[in-house]
Amino acid sequence: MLAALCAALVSCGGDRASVLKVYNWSDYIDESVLPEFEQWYQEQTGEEIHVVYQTFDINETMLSKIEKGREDYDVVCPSDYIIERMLNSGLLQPLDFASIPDSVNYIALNKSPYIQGVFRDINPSIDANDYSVAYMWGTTGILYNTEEVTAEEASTWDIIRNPKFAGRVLIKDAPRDVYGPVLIYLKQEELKAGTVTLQDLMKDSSDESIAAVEAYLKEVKEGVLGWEADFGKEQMTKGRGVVSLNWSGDAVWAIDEAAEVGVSLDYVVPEEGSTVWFDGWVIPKYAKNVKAATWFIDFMCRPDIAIRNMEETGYVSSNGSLEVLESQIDEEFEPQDLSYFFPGADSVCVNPVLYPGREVIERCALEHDWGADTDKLLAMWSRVKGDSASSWTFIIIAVTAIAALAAVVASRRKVSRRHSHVRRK
Ligand code: SPD
Repeated sequence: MLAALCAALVSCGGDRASVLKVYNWSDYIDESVLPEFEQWYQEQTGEEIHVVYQTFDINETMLSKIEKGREDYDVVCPSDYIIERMLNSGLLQPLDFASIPDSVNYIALNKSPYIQGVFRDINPSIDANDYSVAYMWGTTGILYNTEEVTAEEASTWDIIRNPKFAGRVLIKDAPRDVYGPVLIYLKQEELKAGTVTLQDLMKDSSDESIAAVEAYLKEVKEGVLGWEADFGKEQMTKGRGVVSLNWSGDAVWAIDEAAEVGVSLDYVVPEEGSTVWFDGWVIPKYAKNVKAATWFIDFMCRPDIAIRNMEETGYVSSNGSLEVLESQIDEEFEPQDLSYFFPGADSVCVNPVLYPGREVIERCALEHDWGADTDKLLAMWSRVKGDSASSWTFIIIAVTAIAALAAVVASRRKVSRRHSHVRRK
């Protein structure tokens, strides 16, 4: 309601300086932190702010709104390869936290050296750390129902086309996040032989590789229950799906929810390798409230806020503070070495789906922007998904046409019976 009022206020030329437009993934925040930000911002700056919060399901929708639509979002949350693309197209403003007092500069206070390093790798020519602050991160893997699927079956990407699970497989409707793992699977012999690296594959937009992934996905499609942006995790908790190519955060959420209703799920990053991804806050070129956007990004890095967002969504904050680590300690899990993320934490009991061990991270790679070749991927994606849509569309049209024809024939018969009845009289 408030968001609608604010949107109306802005569109009528109201005071844009008191509105902050945030565009984030759906199911990716504890929304109760938003009014708290409004209050905190007023305490810190003495100024009023109203957050207008909107969500998207996939990176490409968000990018198109900014790239083509030039929408004036103040702060958005793209993934790594989209940050790279936005940097290359001059769509981002450099971040400047100098005006935020040290005592509340949560970005400086809670930086993870690991995340800083990864963000430097996002774009070889521009340091993404100057334009973005990591929000959540995770891996892409297989979420599976342990009563129907063995750990061995789930340890390979081949599971998504295993006929045993036909009709019960869910695939993320996110072309890059599916392309990467499938290509890794298809090139496993070359990877083992060392003739290609995971990083090479993340940049491979050749026609040959796209065609190979397309052929594979057309096989997979036969057994797909749904191409989903967000509903997959619920389908898994209800036992409708048994295999889901998914992100680790959705997996954590689903595993917890499913346990409440007696459904047992687990998550694994297949042996062949996968992608590790990072979503980060950025301020786009067309933003109108850079000041509030800057404070908002800072607020999201406050440890207690980061913890609440993690608990609500299942995803892992990029915040490397001791407070966040302590909030995740759970003796139910085996100790593992997380010193790559939390310096000094070489034996901590933390959920390995949330924080994967070093050996998992080592078999994962960061996706990279393909520039103009992205169109080739999107075209392939709609061919894969579109084929099934068109066969279903054909069936629906055919059934409707037959039903309409039958109705016409039946009504003609009725009319002619009436006429012959009248003539007989
Ligand atoms: N429901 C929000 C999910 C956001 C996950 N981002 C993953 C991006 C992978 N490229």
